[in-house]
Amino acid sequence: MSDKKVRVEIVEEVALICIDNPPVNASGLAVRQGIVAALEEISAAGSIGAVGLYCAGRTFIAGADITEFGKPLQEPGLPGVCDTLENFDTPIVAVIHGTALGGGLETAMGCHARVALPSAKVGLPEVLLGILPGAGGTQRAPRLAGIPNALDLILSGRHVAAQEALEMGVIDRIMEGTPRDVALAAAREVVAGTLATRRTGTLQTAPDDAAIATTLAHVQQKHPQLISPQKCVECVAASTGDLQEGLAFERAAFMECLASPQSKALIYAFFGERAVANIPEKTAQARDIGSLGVIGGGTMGSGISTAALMAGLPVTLIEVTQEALARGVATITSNLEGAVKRGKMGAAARDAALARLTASTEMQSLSEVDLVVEAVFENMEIKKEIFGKLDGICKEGAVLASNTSYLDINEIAAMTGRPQDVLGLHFFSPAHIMKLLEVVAGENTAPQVVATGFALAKKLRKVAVRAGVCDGFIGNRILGYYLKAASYLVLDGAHPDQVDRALEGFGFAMGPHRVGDLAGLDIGYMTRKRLAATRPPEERYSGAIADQLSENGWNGRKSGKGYFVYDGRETLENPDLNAIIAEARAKAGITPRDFSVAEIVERYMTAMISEAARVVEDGIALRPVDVDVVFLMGYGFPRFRGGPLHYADTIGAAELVRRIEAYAEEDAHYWQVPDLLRKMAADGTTFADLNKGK
Ligand code: TC6
Repeated sequence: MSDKKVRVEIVEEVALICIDNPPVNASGLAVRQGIVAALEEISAAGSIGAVGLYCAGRTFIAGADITEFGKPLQEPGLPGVCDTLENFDTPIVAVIHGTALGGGLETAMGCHARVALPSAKVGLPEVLLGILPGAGGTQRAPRLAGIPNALDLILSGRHVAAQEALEMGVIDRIMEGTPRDVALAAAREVVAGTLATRRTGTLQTAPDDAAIATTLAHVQQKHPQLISPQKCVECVAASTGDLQEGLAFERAAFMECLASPQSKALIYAFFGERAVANIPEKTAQARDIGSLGVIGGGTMGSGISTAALMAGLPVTLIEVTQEALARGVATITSNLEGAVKRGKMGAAARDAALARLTASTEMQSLSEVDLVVEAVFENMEIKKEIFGKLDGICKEGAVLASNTSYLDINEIAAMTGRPQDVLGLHFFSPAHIMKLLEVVAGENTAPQVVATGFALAKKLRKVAVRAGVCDGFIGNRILGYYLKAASYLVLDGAHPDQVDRALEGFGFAMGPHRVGDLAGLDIGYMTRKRLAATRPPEERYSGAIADQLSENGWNGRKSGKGYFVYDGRETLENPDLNAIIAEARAKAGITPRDFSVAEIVERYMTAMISEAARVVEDGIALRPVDVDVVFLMGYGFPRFRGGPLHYADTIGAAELVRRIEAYAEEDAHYWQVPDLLRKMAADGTTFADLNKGK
């Protein structure tokens, strides 16, 4: 077999172009050059009636080669290749299998007809990378599918199944067979005149000013900070006129998006989610996980069970009483019902998932499971007792995991005679929806067991990030630190609502006080009590206001009142909050002062970055990107800012050191410059450099 990335095969009166660029046939330079060369070869061959263009491997072209973004463009560019395909004299039919995404679908739309295998999907996900379909996609999609469908495709970035794509007009036919066989058959149909072809660019987009205006208003309201969604709408609006003018407009908008920090952050996030799989244990053989045991039927245990059942695993759920067990089963049933409602599974799949669930009050029922996740109350003594019991019950080689969010895995593992089989699997709530899993490796955890944690995450369609042992691992350790910064801001004069709005303006979906109310203020209260004995005397206490709220029974949303008051869907001011704040300030002898929005964001982000730097420095996170992925996927960090340490690089280590030193004049215990940051400021290293192992 030739090692060319694009091959031509002539079969009687038709030519086949095969693109073969593993793993996902991204249209990098060699593919683009190959397509142009293939067309020249076909022209030179003469007497070809039609061309079938298809891909080898698991998918049609999954997009432009994202690794080329940011480097100087090497001709031919993808827009030019799409134009060349469209202007080619002989009709070309694209045959889609797997996923035709971004530049892949744009290439197909540059062809004269599109056929898809029944399982194929198409999409224009560029907006998720902060860019737009810049190879004619914003001009050709509306010509084929109309403005409303094009806006849907381009702004959602969703993967659309073949049948829906056919109904939209994006593809022309669904055919069964291998990509090559379908390409041959489709090209022969083109020659026979039974499959119609046309140049997409010659079609006219029907104007739809109402759809454009509504969508523009919607994106401006929903994503006020994002550049690319608005540009996408403007480009689609420009598709009603001359093709060349529309393409030029699209090009300029694409270049503007590509140059923005937002697209750099979003592309970094895309690769980051994959880079975190690169762990020291990646060559270790993961153990086979064919069944799961879950101890605890509360919110976490039920969520974890739901995730495993949805992934096809049998689950044995353990609770202490029949009542608690029944509550757990009811939560799982309702979670699955929700998944059906959200279109994640059908009714038959739901029934099959429930049939895989065994509920028991006997720990002994876990004797044959491959992996146990303990998800009981966050109490070290209870956890230790459970692991002691598991050691006596579970079969040899079973993986024993704790879903603790803070506690010491080594101490838990020491309760067993098999610490090599013990690890932390920190799920995020709701565990059947949140895609993040912190895999916590203890000092004795075997490499195969860490690898098994990663393999389980993959099975559950989650992104695993490796973390070391410390209080709170990566995410909650950093969270615990910067929430203090938010509390200090309020003690010193800011209002919780002002802090939240400032951070929501930065891009967080919710500010820390609204999140606290949602999660339940009792969680933080209990953590503060747990850590009270270890708090250094020189630490300024940050919990006075939150403590008072909890002590009044105001634990947030679930009690109808916390930092805010909750009335149905409405969030209102808590009329008692100002008095509680005033009392806490008076007790601490604080004269409140004003904070600007910029200062709130600066202090909060500097706190987050400094603890994140320490987490990297301590080896709790393998690299800065691991911290970033945890925050993007588990803590609502605005994706268009790439994560705390990607964002930190936009500020620079020297400026961060300067800020921390200035704040330290007020509170030298809380604000300390991490050694890593000081070193980076001195030698000019960035977190991006550390990600590259520099
Ligand atoms: C665009 O097209 C713009 C056009 C306008 C131009 C003017 N480039 O995700 P996986 C790598 S923008 C380079 O694990 P899956 C990926 O990093 C693009 N590399 O596989 C990974 O590498 P690793 C629009 C890419 O089966 C490997 O391939 N398109 C690209 O779970 C396997 O990937 C998109 O946004 C790429 N485009 O999912 C689609 N894509 O093994 C992005 C993947 O070294 N891609 N890689 O870690 C996807 O959504 C998924 O990869 C998938 C396959 C659904 C295609």
